[in-house]
Amino acid sequence: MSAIRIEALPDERLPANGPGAAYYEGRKGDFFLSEVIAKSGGMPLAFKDASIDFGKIAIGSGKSLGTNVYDGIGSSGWSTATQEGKRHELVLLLDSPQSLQDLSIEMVFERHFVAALGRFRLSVTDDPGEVLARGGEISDLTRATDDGVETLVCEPGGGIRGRASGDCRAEKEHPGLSDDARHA
Ligand SMILES: [Ca+2]
Repeated sequence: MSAIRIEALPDERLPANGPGAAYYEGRKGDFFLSEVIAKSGGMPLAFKDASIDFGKIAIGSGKSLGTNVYDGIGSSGWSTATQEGKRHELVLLLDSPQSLQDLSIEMVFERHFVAALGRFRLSVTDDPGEVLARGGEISDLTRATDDGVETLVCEPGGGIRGRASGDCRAEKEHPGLSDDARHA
């Protein structure tokens, strides 16, 4: 595994069609991803770079950068404010290739109000190149390997508060996104 992609996906069940769950404070449908903590076999994975296809923060003067999600600072993060109802992505490059074994990914959404992603998809690749986020196109990540791309899709669910929760399922896709995923 050389990179992890997090897609923020719209959904009509979310405020302003998502992708975030913010509703009573802040911008409706917004999210604020503060930190991503990935572990393999219980060991934390280091990132060397990150890219996004879009970033804008609704509240405060901070910049919405991909690298904000691994700087250890809760008040910095990635958000796609003003793009409610649209899909966007963040791609994290690992410092060095890692085994997929026992991969765990924790996402922290640190605001004083609900700011979790309401629907998202996680993908990984073993592409040795510099995999970058791309807006609205099939990413390099989906080419992946002959074994396809392992993705985890999370649907809006109850009890979202601070951290994403809901109905998550693992999917195995063959290279190239399915129609459903492409239009998501
Ligand atoms: Ca941060």
